[in-house]
Amino acid sequence: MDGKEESEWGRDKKKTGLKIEIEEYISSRDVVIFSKTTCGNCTKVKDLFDELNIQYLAVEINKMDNGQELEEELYEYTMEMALPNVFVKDKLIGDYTEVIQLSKGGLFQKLLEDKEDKPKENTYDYDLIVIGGGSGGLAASKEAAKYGKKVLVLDYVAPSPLGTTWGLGGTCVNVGCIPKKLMHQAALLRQALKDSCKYGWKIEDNVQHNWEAMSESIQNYIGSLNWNYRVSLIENKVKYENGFGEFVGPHQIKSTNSKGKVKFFTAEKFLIATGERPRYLGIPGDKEYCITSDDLFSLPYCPEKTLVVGASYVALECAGFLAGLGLNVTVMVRSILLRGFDQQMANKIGEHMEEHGVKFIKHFVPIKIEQMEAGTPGRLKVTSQSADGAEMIEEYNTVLLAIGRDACTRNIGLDIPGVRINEKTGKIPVNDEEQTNVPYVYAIGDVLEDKLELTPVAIQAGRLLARRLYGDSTLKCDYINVPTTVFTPLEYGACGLSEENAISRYGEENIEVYHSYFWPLEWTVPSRENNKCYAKVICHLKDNERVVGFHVLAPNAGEITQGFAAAIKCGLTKEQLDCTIGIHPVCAEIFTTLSVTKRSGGSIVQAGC
Ligand code: FAD
Ligand code: NA7
Repeated sequence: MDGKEESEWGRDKKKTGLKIEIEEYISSRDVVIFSKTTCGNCTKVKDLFDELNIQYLAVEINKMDNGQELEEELYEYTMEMALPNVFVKDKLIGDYTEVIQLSKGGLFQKLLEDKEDKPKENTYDYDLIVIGGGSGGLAASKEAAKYGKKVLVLDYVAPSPLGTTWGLGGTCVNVGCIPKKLMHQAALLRQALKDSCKYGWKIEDNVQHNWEAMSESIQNYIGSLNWNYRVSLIENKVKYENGFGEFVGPHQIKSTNSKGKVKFFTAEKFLIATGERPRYLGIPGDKEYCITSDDLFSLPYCPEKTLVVGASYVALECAGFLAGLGLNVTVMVRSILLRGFDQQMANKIGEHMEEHGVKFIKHFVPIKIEQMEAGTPGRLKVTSQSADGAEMIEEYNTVLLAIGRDACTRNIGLDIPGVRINEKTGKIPVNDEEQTNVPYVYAIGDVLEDKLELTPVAIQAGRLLARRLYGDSTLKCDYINVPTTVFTPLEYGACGLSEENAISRYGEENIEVYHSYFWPLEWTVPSRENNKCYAKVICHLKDNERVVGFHVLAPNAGEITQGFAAAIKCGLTKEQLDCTIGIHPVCAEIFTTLSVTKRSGGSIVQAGC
């Protein structure tokens, strides 16, 4: 990029920013006046609204740091030469002259009272309205707009009970995958610092971690992603409303913004992509004193001694990186680790975490949380109970609940178009084209019943849906053999069936499990433990030893698993794995040399590299 290109790029970016700023002002109130405190006509218009007792937002351009640039952009936006520029319900009324005209005969009141909630016959405002601007909703809306469709996406984040809120992009970018993986990285760096001494680095004895610095850098990066999402909606000509969407008519939704401003929109088709939010225990003190993953990543102080409640992947990943950062961490497990995942792998993760300082309290659940001392962090007293009634009282600085997530489907008026949900779980059942029981309402992502709750799944389903709806594609989202990784911080990558599921589907006699421990070369010099990393493939004997399950516990298991997932999608067999030449010396080469079957009971312990 030469200097000229760079400055044009910078200017475009700035202009987009100004346009976003203008649109945000316009949509924030019913009446918005772009004005200058020094402009006579502006004062007269504001006086008029005061007399009419109509509330308005005055954006005083001459008082703003970027006032001159904003005025130039406003001119391009409205093509009005003079201030004030008055907007009523998002519509440009004009300047002083037009406002005076309209005020005669009470036209303003009429405009403001105008019920936009009467859908116009046979026409809709949009081809598609997407409720939820997360991974799935944003992907679907941009794809639909590429086909020239008129698309509106609504995104609204209800603050957590502790008041945490965030920007556009949904769970993954703000309070899920992205900050989680970055904190995982922070934890890995501590291990790398320890290892580095054996590689000759001289590290000061008391290397310190600063939570605030980590959190701030991560939040800054997330802020840039929020911004990029906003810009990409503009670039793709998708209309965005920062409002809470709910059905008020079969083809009509109401959008309410954080200031209570209400707007109504109609569409031919709807897409529900509202995701999930963390569940609470429903015990005394949980909402007052506990945090969830919604709060953790932007916590402005170090959580210190932490109790993590829950044992699925969100719980273990958070416990893993908190312990990796050097904090005192306990996980309270109601039953088993990582329900739904391969249990041999789950238990290996548990053992590894325990060896790396995480404490596990098994078969207990909290029954009461009390505050002993307020602070950042404060001190909390946690009373827990076991299945047989035994009680335990312990003190922590922070209690992190990771006990599951509830679909955001119960308060969005789904009964109005008649969309059926699973009453128990709140999840939406759909057919293999992501269509609900109401033909013009679709759903994708975490709200779906019996589907994987993963970002790439939501994105793929959203994109393919838009292509089927508006292009000539017939391709459906394939929910089978989706790879995933648990970052605990030793990573666990998986694709396909767990051993338990393979046995129950094909019968134990019809599967062959090949496995081995291995020692990453990088771990040898710093004398890190051997026989902790583990590889296993599950093959279906009656189908040419096709690989039906792939499991690996290793550094960078996510990177390893992604490639093998492509091979599994192509129908990978054990013979093809054996014929594949490995890359030496990397962890993944173990999959090209697996020779010991579980059935044989042969030793898989490694003595060296
Ligand atoms: P979301 O991304 O949740 O988006 C839904 C959006 O809709 C939200 O912004 C919500 O505020 C908004 N909304 C809700 N109701 C309304 C309404 N009525 N009106 C307007 N807007 C509304 N997945 C991975 O693939 N890899 C990972 O490593 C990973 N890590 C995770 C870690 C954590 C801690 C968590 C919690 C999740 C993680 N996930 C991960 C899962 C991933 O984040 C989700 O699967 C993904 O975000 C789902 O996308 P979605 O579009 O269905 O919903
Ligand atoms: P999951 O996968 O629903 O798991 C919830 C975990 O919390 C699981 O270990 C549960 O134990 C445990 N749990 C549930 N209720 C309680 C109570 N009341 N007390 C103690 N422990 C409890 O939730 P996650 O948050 O990990 O992840 C949800 C999705 O979010 C996931 O699919 C990702 O896509 C993102 P159980 O096994 O039921 O005994």
